[in-house]
Amino acid sequence: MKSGLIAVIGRPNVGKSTLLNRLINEKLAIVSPKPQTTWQRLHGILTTGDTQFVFIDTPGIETERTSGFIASLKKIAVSAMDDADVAYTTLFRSITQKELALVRELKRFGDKPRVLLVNKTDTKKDKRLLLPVVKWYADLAVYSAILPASARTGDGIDALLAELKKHMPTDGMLYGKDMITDRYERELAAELIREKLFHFTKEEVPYSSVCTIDRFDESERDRIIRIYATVFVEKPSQKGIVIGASGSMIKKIGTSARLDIERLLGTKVYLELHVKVKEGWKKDRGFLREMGLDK
Ligand SMILES: Nc1nc2c(ncn2[C@@H]2O[C@H](COP(=O)(O)OP(=O)(O)OP(=O)(O)O)[C@@H](O)[C@H]2O)c(=O)[nH]1
Ligand SMILES: [Mg+2]
Repeated sequence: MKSGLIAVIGRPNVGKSTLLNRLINEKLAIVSPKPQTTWQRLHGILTTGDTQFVFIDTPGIETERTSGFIASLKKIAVSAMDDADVAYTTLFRSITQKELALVRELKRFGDKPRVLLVNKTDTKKDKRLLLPVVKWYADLAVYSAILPASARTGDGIDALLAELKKHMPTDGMLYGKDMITDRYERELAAELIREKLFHFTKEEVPYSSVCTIDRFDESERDRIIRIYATVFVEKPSQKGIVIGASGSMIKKIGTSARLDIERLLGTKVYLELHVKVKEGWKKDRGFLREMGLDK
């Protein structure tokens, strides 16, 4: 057996989490059309044949100078680059100054193999449009391979695995062969609730909301798992938005999260959500650490 850690690195919204889910064939990482959805590291483990790939999903990297919360997210992504023994799968779909800045950052992490995935090829009807993008990156001589793919349709994923396989450095396995993630079920459930805030609320609300599981009761696991969770927001007005008129919004969030959690855990779920205001939580380092959002 060979195995290795592969950091999935890239600008916000390029499809890193979608790619991880596609590779593992399970919805582990949360996904949304809004940038900066992912806030934490999550390992997705794929054991196939004689290889164990350990993919690390990471927050999207903002390359401009950042501070506060966004800077913490960047630290989390950088720690994954540091730890990855093998390849950075970086996803780009177009060429901008920001992408160039990210390439410069990647180079700082020594000469580990880097694989570039040009994602979302399904959105480009004319495949010839990809050629200049691939050529531009090839000319930078930063990547050992550049592969087009679509995390959404699965196109190009086999070629990506074949390329990454060449770079797996470790003899033996990093995780048990039946494991698919390093995260506890309760952590995945909290993230799925947060995903719904990204889907159903607007503007600053999803960026001001964080979720904790207060109780995860699996004493009747065969029949039902009971989950009690709290969504913390920063302001009373946001609490009003998350609850909605006569509780309509929190109901929508709860139902949608429950269905995803049931699918993931393979059993019925009872989900109870509470909303609380915790002013300034984004600046409270103790709280951020507790949430795994600061190192
Ligand atoms: N058409 C198309 N859309 C995709 C593809 N991959 C991801 N998306 C969409 O792009 C958006 C962002 O996807 P995510 O997986 O959340 O992106 P991310 O890179 O993890 O984003 P952050 O966590 O915010 O950094 C979502 O709306 C996805 O459905 C793809 O291959 N094709
Ligand atoms: Mg993500």
